[in-house]
Parts: sequence; structure tokens; C-alpha cells
Amino acid sequence: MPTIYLGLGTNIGNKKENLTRAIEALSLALGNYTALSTFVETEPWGFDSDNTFLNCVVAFGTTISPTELLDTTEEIERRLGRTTKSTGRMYHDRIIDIDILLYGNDTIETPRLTIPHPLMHRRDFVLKPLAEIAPHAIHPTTGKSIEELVAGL
Ligand code: PH2
Ligand code: MG
Ligand code: MG
Repeated sequence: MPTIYLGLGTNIGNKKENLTRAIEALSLALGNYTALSTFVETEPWGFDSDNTFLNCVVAFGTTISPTELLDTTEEIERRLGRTTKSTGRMYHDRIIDIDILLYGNDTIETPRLTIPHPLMHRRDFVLKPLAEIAPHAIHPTTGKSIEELVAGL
């Protein structure tokens, strides 16, 4: 069963509660998580906002397909009250964002979904919590471990 890693972020409302509710909803849909990072406070990356983020990374073992996984994460985002969807690299404040970072060792390129997440290897708010739970996981397109990617930030 492949291990999948999801990156969660929120910068409005009760951020701790937003992450907790998302993790609960994901656990109901996917089964218990196998690892969870700490919640880290981070500065907005790639856009200007007065609202700092709370980010974390959570891992699950799952047999559902990448597309079904995306349907699941998008449905949970909507259920938790997400109204805006970032298009391209125009980012907005959000109640919850759930990004698929890694799906086992797979690389996936479809109009809806790119795995590994195309920017994850450049983002400290992803790599640092991911390194807490999976320092030796290999990023399949760079061939580097998460700990090596953190060291290269
Ligand atoms: N997500 C983004 C853009 N910028 N910055 C931080 N600190 N945390 C995020 O989760 C985040 C971001 C796009 O989804
Ligand atoms: Mg995102
Ligand atoms: Mg997203």
C-alpha cells in the first residue's frame, strides 16, 4: 500500500481548529493516519498577507487512486468552508488548503493533478514538517531525500 503525504495549510479563522478538523475528516475518509508533523507557524510564501499560516504534513497508507484522493481532498476543503481556489500562482487567504505532496514513488501528470507537488521541493513550509516525519523519503523527480532538500533550501 503506497504512503501518501498531504500538506495542509490555513491562514484565517481558528487555524489550529481548521487543521484538526481537516485531519479528522481525512482520517474518516482514508483511515487512521500513519504519521503527523507538528503544526508550524509560517510566513505567507509567494503572496502578501497580514495573516500568518499554520502548516503541517500528514501521512496515510491508502489504496485509493490519485484522482479519487484529489476528489476527496477537494470535497473536504469545500466542506470546511474553502471558497477560493488558487489559479496558477495567484494565492489567496484560505480556511484550509490540502495539497497532495507525494503518492508513494509515483509521478503523475494530468491536467488536474501533478505529483510530486510541483513546488514542494522549494517550500520550507512543506519540507520542514515533512522532514519531521519522513526525512528519508525520496522525492521521485529530483531523486533527493527530503532531508537533502531541506538542507538545500
Ligand atoms: N500555501 C500557498 C502559498 N503560500 N505560504 C505558507 N506559509 N503556507 C502555505 O500553506 C502556503 C503559502 C499555496 O497553496
Ligand atoms: Mg497549496
Ligand atoms: Mg491546494
